[in-house]
Amino acid sequence: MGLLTIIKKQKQKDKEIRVLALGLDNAGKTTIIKRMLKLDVESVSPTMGFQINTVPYMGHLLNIWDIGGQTTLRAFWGNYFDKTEIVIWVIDGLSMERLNESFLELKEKIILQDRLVGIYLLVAINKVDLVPQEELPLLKQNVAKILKLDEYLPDENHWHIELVSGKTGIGIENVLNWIVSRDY
Ligand SMILES: Nc1nc2c(ncn2[C@@H]2O[C@H](COP(=O)(O)OP(=O)(O)O)[C@@H](O)[C@H]2O)c(=O)[nH]1
Ligand SMILES: [Mg+2]
Repeated sequence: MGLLTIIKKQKQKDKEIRVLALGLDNAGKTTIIKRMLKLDVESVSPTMGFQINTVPYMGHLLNIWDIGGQTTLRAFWGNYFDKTEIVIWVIDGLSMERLNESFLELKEKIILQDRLVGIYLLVAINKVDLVPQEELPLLKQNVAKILKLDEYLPDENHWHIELVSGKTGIGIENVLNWIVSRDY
């Protein structure tokens, strides 16, 4: 193989971004990924184990690992962090009674285990298609307050919160843009 080919191959490889989609069961991880893949979002079933999806975006290839969020599967989340560059933490924006459970899982299984060292975190508040427009700013503020990200992750460049809908596609482009515009 010539040097140029090697350099080219390396460059292509560099454009691959490994993403982990995590969060509680039913938050909408699989729906969001299907939306990114421009697939039918009406036919999702609960994710057993995990599934890997490749999403091409702006010259990058996002290898997105869709990991089941059921209680029994959460103990295995730690196995997937190797080489991960982005974690998308999906929250069900309609299910505020589970927000504390989501915070505890994020804190105990991920932040306090130092899993996020060197990894960017994108929090996606999903299902905003069913949240009245005027409640959206408050929803975002509440999530930010409960997750305490500014306390746990002082480097503001390393995390971001986005309001999204896997169902309708709201905010999905913003998520993808944020991911591909990080420094790797
Ligand atoms: N209204 C609405 N429902 C959604 C949205 N995203 C997912 N859902 C629904 O929420 C349920 C769980 O979605 P799923 O993608 O399987 O969640 P997962 O367990 O996190 O992978 C399904 O019934 C979806 O149709 C959304 O943006 N808006
Ligand atoms: Mg799923």
